[in-house]
Amino acid sequence: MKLLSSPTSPFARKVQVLARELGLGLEEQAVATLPTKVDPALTAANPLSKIPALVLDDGESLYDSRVIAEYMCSRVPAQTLLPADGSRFDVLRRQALADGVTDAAVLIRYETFLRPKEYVWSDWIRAQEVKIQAGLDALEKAYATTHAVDLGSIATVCALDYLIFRAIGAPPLEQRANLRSLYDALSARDSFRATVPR
Ligand SMILES: N[C@@H](CCC(=O)N[C@@H](CS)C(=O)NCC(=O)O)C(=O)O
Repeated sequence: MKLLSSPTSPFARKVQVLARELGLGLEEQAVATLPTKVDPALTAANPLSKIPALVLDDGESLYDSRVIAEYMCSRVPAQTLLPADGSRFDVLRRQALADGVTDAAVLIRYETFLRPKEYVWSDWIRAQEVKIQAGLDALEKAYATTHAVDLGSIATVCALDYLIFRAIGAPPLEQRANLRSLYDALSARDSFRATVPR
C-alpha cells in the first residue's frame, strides 16, 4: 500500500506514525497540494484532493486520515492502538479533539499564508484560535490520568507539533503539564522521530 503524503501534513504524519507503531510496511509518495493548486496524482486517489490518501494494492484508495487509521488498525488483529472494547470511544474522541485542533490550525495557515493580504479576515482567524485553545484545554484534562500510546495520543502529539512547527497561536505546552509530559514521552519514540515535520 502506498501513502500519498507531504512532509508537513499533520494528518499524514498521524497515519505515518501509526503505521510505524503497528509495524506495517508503507510505501510513501510525497505530493504537493494546496486548496488552490491540486496535484492530479492526488485527485486520482482522493476526489477531494486532500492529503493523506492511501492507495491499496488492488488499486482502491482510502481517505481521510481517520478511515486510513481504522483500516491500518484492522490489518493488525492484536493491536491495542484502537481498542475494540469500551475504551475505543475515548480513543476516538481524543482523536476527534486533536484533529479538530489541527483542522483549525490548517485553516489559519491557509488564511495567513495563502490568502491575499487584503482579504485576510482577522475575526475568523481569532475564532479558529478560540477553537484551538478550547480543544487543547479539553485534551489537557483528557491526559490527566493516561499517557498511553494509542490513536488518540498519536493524533494529539501530531496536532501539538504542527502548532509548534507553524508557530500558530500561543505556545500550546505552556501551562499544560499533562500535554507536556505526553509530548515529551511520545516525541522520544522512533515513530515520531522519523516523521518530524520539515
Ligand atoms: N479530515 C482530513 C483533513 C485532511 C487535510 O485537510 N489535509 C490538508 C493537508 S494537511 C490538505 O490536503 N489540504 C488541501 C485542501 O484542503 O485542498 C483528514 O483527516 O485526512
